[in-house]
Amino acid sequence: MALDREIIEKLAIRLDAAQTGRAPIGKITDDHPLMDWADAYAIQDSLKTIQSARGVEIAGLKMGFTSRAKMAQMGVKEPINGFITRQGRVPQGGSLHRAKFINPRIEAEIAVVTSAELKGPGCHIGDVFRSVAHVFPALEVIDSRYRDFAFDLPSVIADNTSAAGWMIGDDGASPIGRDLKNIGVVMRKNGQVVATASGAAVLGHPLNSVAMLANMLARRGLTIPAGTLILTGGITAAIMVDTGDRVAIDFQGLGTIGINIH
Ligand code: OOG
Ligand code: MG
Repeated sequence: MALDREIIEKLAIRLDAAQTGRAPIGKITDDHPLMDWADAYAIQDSLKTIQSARGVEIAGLKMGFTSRAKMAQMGVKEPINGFITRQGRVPQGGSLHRAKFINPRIEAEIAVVTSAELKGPGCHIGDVFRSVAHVFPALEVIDSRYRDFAFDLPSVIADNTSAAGWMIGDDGASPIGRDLKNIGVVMRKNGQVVATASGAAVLGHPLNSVAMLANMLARRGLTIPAGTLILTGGITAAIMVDTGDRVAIDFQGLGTIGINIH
């Protein structure tokens, strides 16, 4: 680690203020170029502590940058992880209030809920198949607290991987007997197709993302408890949205979810 505790907490406070005040900041590596991944996750943890103290509840975990489309869009090369909150939940059929965000974007994702603990290192997709009870069609709302989404990996990890909101479909499906890598995904904005992909876009198979999450958490001495909701990462590039837009996403065999921006 390159940063001391006091600086880590100060940076978490700065990111939290940027989020609550919808006032974007410059990326933190501009001021702290030596900051490493351990510092970045420590800032994210500190942000979680600050938000929890305010009554924000943790709803689950997320992976980011698990598809080539997302990595290419943001110019990064490695997956990252963060947390999602109860307050960020948009119920199926619900809408998003544009004014609550700086620069919202929507991502099509596949979500899972685990039924047994998952532990790395060495967690493999076979372990995940045995430990995932349900898969859900999902979307994530991301919103960088950095001006114009201009960040690098340590900065975006510190900013809880741009997490800002999420929706899952009301009906989950068992992953057993379902070819998740060949699930076709079609994303529409205002009726026009804006992106298409299949489940394999996420690390070859969306459940590989869950195995990778368990292995990443193991490096920090953490596991994925039973009953955890996990967003496996954007399947396509994220779509910019504004007031009046509607985004609908079809997940072959899993259903359709949609969100209105007002
Ligand atoms: C970071 C969030 C990445 C995903 O699904 O790839 C992410 C960002 O793009 O701002 O959530
Ligand atoms: Mg995402």
